[in-house]
Amino acid sequence: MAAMESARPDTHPTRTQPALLWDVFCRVIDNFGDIGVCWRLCADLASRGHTVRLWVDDASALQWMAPGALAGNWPGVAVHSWTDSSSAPVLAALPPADVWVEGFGCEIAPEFIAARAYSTGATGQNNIKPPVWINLEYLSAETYVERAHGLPSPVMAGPARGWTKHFYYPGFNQRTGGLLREPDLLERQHQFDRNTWLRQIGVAPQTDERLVSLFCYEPPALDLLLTQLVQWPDRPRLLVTPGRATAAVKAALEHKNSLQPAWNMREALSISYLPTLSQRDFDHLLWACDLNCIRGEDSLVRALWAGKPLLWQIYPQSDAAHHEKLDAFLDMLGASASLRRWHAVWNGLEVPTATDALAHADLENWSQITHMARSRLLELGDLTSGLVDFVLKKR
Ligand code: TRH
Repeated sequence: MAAMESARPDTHPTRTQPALLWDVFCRVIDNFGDIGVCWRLCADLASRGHTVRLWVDDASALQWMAPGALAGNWPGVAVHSWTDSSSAPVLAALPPADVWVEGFGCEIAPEFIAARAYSTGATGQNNIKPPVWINLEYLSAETYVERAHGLPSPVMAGPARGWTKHFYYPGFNQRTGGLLREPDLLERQHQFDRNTWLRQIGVAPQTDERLVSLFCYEPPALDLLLTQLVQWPDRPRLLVTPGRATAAVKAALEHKNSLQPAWNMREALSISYLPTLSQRDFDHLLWACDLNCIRGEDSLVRALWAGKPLLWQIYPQSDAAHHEKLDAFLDMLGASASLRRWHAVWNGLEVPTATDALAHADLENWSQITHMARSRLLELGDLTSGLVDFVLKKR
């Protein structure tokens, strides 16, 4: 990658701040975003010298996202089952944490709260200091985030009555909690050797090939993307992530082949189906590609850090609230007309037409846009540093 850029320096507990004990709570709704973000936060805190207990109701994705974590081989992070967070013997032996982080409004088990609230100190007196209690929210570029970020939410009932939770919103400017960005991210990018890494995942690097990563749900315009890719002058290769993206591509190919068997006859488009990658390797995938199709939230942030052209499939909400969220993101990004149009079509908000091309000129334009947004975002403090500062002020 290019010469090392600078980003705002990150704090480290061993230098300037105390190391804290954190309980992070995560309930997996669907897909991988909840555990993906919670895990990244846990790993980032641990790398800065903090100790973290992650309480999660479905840890299965960690097997591939963070190899070794479930076996207890991740320094500074212990993964606990959600059911243990209401188990009396477990709670009786648990040293009290300095911070509780509720991921995305998942509710901490009442038994866990009660165990802390009714515990007694070494003197036998109930003078327990409450933890700093954070509700970590979803990422959005909408303006309500700036208003809600950091707001207190008093606990009105139950054993923790009188304690206060605080909302912590990730975001894209300094009036929000910022984005997760590990202190060594730029250095890792700088050291990254694309060809070596591609060989490691079984893709032979070719100088005349353009790589496109695909991590998506079922984009309505997948057929359009495939049609456009076969028309690229240099040979495109689609690197498809497992699960929904692979299923969507296979269904689209079946459909295309049945309607127009010659559409990829000259094999202008190559397709590689990938295995699940660790979060670190998922970053590498995005750094290696010339266009990144990503989805949800965490992979969007990682695609921004990759600084390559991106096409985002937003997580759909039943009340269509994601339309405004997508617009706000494109505004933040400074998206051009072609980037906006492709996002509208990719997310099914507008119907594709025969004139929806995806030319190299578009990719160059998208590349500049992501690059500039990345530079602006690197000027902000990262989420973990901001969260630690916030917690220390509230203690
Ligand atoms: O999986 P997602 O669609 O998650 C979604 C969204 O976050 C959505 O907003 C949320 O409400 C919903 O979950 C419940 O996309 P996201 O957020 O990008 O998370 C994917 C995670 O999986 C991310 O941390 C990257 C990781 N990942 C890997 O580590 N390896 C892989 O091979 C792949 C494909 C993903």
